[in-house]
Amino acid sequence: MKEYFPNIKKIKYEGANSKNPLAFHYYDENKVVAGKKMKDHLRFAMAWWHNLCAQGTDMFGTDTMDKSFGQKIGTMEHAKAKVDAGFEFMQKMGIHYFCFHDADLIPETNDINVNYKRLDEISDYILKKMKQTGIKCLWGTANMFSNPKFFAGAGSTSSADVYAFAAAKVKKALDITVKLGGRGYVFWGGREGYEHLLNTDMQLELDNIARLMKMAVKYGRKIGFKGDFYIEPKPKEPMKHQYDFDASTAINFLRHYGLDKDFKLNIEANHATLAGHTFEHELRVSRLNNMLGSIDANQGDPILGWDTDEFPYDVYTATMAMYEVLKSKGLTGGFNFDAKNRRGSYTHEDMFYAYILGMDTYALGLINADKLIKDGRIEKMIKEKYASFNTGIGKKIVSDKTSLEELSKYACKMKDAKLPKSNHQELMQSIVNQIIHSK
Ligand code: XUL
Ligand code: CO
Repeated sequence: MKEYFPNIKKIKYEGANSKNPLAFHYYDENKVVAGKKMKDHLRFAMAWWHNLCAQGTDMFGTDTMDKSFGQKIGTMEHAKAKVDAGFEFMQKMGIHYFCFHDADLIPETNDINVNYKRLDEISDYILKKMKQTGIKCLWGTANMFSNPKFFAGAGSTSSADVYAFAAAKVKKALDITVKLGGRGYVFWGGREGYEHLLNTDMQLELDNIARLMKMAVKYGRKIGFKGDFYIEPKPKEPMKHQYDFDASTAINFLRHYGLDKDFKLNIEANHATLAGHTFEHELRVSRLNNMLGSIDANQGDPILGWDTDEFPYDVYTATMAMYEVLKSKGLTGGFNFDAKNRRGSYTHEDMFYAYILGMDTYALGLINADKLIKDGRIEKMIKEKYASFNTGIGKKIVSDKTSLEELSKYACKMKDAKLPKSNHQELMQSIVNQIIHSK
């Protein structure tokens, strides 16, 4: 069997003091944190598209990386070499899951019948590898944004024929996801949005997206898919305005169309910041609505401001994210590194450095979030902040036992109210720093 990364051995945990760049410094997969092994909390996944397909092209320049894996790109031999290289990569990294778009697995042609056959062939090949290695599928999805026919959307397209092609792609991507035992199925509506309201029938577009999702649920359940469907919110890019703007918008959409029993959200860090939120805000909104399903682990760059899909290195944000995950009692999905090497980090070794960075960052996030919860000071301060609702008129308010008339009488009797308790924001930030940096 050909080795694609001959210079790299299995990446092992060596601890924080190791200077070995090809070792984990914090991610120790069998270490128990908050009652579970790290690998069970974190369920890391490799994103097929960024890791095995993307070669560094950006808006201004062409490839810097070589992902040919010894084959001619655009052939089924190359598709199979990507499977071999991908499984070798995951085994060496100790990554137990992967995520894919249909178009990542095969070179697509203009005939959907050929694409279907190719997907059958490649999924047989992947399944064999999965059985040999124990590696599993986290989620699958259909790419309904790259092909020019989807310029006006997939579920939201103005063409009924294109809509049928979108549906046909979803059907096959679901078939393959179920065949590979995927835990989830993602809808990311990259082109489900509009460039201008003047030429848009928003009502029809929203209704048709929901129709596509309803058909997917019906078909998925029929063929035995027991996992979660996910919407992955993103406010813009490539469209100016995307319908799945953020967690709140997506939850409202799912409830409005009665899809909330079958769907949860796949929250991506860089999409959260594009929407003008923090990552932890989007996770909190999802958690409170019982909708936190899976995470696309990456991060953006505030200076650039677009969807840069960087590997996560911000430990503070990872800590806040893992706090939400622990409070949510885990995810039904996992942590997919929807992240790519920078264009200038073009060697095969860089692929490993990037995943080590991401996995170590989330391991630190997990360790810190557990410490934060066990320390208890932050939660105690929050309880104290809202203590006025535990007794007297406050208790009446939260038990729905009062009225505008009674509250008005109460206020008139007091004449004026004192300021609420201090928010102590700086004190809390200082406590978090102390907890994060204490041994
Ligand atoms: C694009 C993005 C997608 C989805 C899957 O911003 O995040 O790769 O994760 O289609
Ligand atoms: Co994503």
